[in-house]
Amino acid sequence: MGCSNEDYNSYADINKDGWIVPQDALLIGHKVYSVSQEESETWCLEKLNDDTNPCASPTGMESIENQLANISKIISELVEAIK
Ligand SMILES: [Ca+2]
Repeated sequence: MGCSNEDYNSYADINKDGWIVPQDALLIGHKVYSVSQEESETWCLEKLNDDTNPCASPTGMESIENQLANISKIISELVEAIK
């Protein structure tokens, strides 16, 4: 969902691109697998406290093509991390 959806919540929009998509959950998974527990906890707390709202900015949107490219990249890195 994007900024125009009334259920949009910027805290769930991990990469602050104006869209809440599976990519945001993958970012969390990727982080947790790729760094130490302490570092991932720190990172998660930072995300919980980050009140940046990309919907307040007109430049926060990304094209669907960019979204898919980013998702593809993250999945590849996640697969590498858990091998
Ligand atoms: Ca997002």
